[in-house]
Amino acid sequence: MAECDNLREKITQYTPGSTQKKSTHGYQRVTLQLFGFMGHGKSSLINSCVCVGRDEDYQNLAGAGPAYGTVTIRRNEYELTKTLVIIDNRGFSQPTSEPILEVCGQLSSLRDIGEVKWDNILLTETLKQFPAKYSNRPADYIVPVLVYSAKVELIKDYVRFMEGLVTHIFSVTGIPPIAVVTNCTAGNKNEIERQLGDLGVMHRHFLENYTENDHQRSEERDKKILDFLNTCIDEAERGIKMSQNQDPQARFVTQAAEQIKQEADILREENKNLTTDNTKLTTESTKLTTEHTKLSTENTKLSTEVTKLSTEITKLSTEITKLSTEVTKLSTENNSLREQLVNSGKCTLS
Ligand SMILES: Nc1nc2c(ncn2[C@@H]2O[C@H](COP(=O)(O)OP(=O)(O)OP(=O)(O)O)[C@@H](O)[C@H]2O)c(=O)[nH]1
Ligand SMILES: [Mg+2]
Repeated sequence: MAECDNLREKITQYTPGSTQKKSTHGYQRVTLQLFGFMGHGKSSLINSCVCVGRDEDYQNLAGAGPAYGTVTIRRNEYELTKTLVIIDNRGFSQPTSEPILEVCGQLSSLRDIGEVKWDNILLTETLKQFPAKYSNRPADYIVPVLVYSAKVELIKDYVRFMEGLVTHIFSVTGIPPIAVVTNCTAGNKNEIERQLGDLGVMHRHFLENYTENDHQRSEERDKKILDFLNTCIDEAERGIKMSQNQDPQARFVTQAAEQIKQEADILREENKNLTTDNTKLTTESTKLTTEHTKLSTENTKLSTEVTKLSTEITKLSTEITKLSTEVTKLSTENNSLREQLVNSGKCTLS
């Protein structure tokens, strides 16, 4: 118990930069920014950190869902202490580049607390936030925290996505994300541990969250949560130390410039692809128009031929009618002549 108490004490007493000699860093809070796929246990991790960090009864403060699926769609802050804050997030649904850059925007203080959207590159939002945050930057040192459930196998597509995620986060914040693997008693723990290590994720915490159905506190589980929070504090201190010769305002500008560059690069690439598609479609369209003109000329020719033929047919059919009337007439005349001959006895019927 003493070990948990000591760890908790370190958390409750913590203020940013408290381990540094210099106190000119300008950060007033450390915020742990969670992110990860939907249903992997982000909100449950917040509930666990709040009850263990404050040593209170479990409550579903962050609105953890009853089962897997999208529940949280907003970023909300939860105070562990006045100087240590944890922020929930919307879960990723697709392993694409949009959510990666959105997370980087959040980590660069270029997004407000509130509703999160993943489906577009929000360069206009970044450009809107930049001047506002430049003159009124939140004095937060942000630590990226990746939440992954051991229940879900890290398949190829996810690994590629995670590579992009970790690389971008590193280039924006200067630190790799801290991983929390939830549901650690399910799935292939060793394989996920190896894969995260290969991705350059140095800190990997495997734990079982406290949940609605399972919140009987135990020292062992408490300690894992407290260890994770202490790693976050240590990483924040390491990051603050690394950036101590850099003015936080200058760091914000560097991060914002990197964010704007990355978002603009993707939009430029999308634009290039659209232009290529557009050129292809125009070529196809020209081809189709030429084909159409050809077919339409052929069609006019054929239609003239058909009209000619049909006039011929009408003529022929009139001729045939005439001829058949003649034939009928001749056959009637023939019959009457034969009758006359028979009647006159000049001829007998054969
Ligand atoms: N057994 C077990 N269940 C967990 C754990 N973490 C979360 N769960 C369960 O998984 C489900 C989803 O958990 P949430 O915390 O809502 O997941 P989330 O990442 O916040 O989900 P979104 O808000 O939809 O992105 C809930 O039913 C939790 O009870 C864990 O470590 N172990
Ligand atoms: Mg949630």
